[in-house]
Amino acid sequence: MNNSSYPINRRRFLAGMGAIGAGAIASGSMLATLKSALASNMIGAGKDDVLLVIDVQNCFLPGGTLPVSDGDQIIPIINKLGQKFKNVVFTQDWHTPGHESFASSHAGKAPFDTVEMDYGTQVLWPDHCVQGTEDAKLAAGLDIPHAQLIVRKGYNSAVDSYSAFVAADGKTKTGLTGYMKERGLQNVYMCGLATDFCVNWSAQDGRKAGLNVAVIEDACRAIDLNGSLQAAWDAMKASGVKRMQSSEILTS
Ligand code: VGL
Ligand code: ZN
Repeated sequence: MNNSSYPINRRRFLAGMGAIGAGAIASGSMLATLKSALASNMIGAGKDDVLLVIDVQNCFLPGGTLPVSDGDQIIPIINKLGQKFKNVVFTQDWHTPGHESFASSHAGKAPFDTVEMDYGTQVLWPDHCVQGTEDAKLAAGLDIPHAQLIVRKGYNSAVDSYSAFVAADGKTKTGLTGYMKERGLQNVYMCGLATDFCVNWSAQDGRKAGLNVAVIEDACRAIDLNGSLQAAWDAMKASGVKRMQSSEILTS
């Protein structure tokens, strides 16, 4: 996938199929060629495609400490997507007890207030995804046994990290850019929680790292704090992130 050329190539490929169907009776070998062309065109099948499943953890599901509305509804979709991809990576929000992003660490502050940190404005959250807790575990309903890596983030008590690539200080790297580059994973399809925070920041940082990034909208759910969801889509669009639906992959 490349944000501009991929859809064009795909359209060209499908147009070619139409011409063959209309003008000729396909021979067995032609059919085999078509089948393999289709397979190589399938999103996820490529060796440079990766599904990045962001923060699908108990804390962000109904009943968790920072529940995202309907967060659980994306799990069956993500499991189906997982079957399409050879390469799958998870992220896991992984905070210290008393993390600076928790409202409980700031006297007089409540969840969803903000504070100014060295690195900018920080939304304060309920205590969530504390290392080693049941709340921080990946959702039990995830069923992608061939997933290859879990990237933990937000483990420095003084710095939050929505992004899978770089912490909120803009300096501390998770190592994911190096992993993607070393494995040649150029086309990153993102899904998970929450659209307007960890998915959004990861998508923008993926673009900054020179990767092709698509966000699968219906395989994400948002927190939507003071218009943050629309702002996130605007910022992702401006940075060249492709917005797509799971059906575009599941039916390809
Ligand atoms: C997230 C808020 C705090 C997320 C993580 O995964 O989107 N949001 N920590
Ligand atoms: Zn967090």
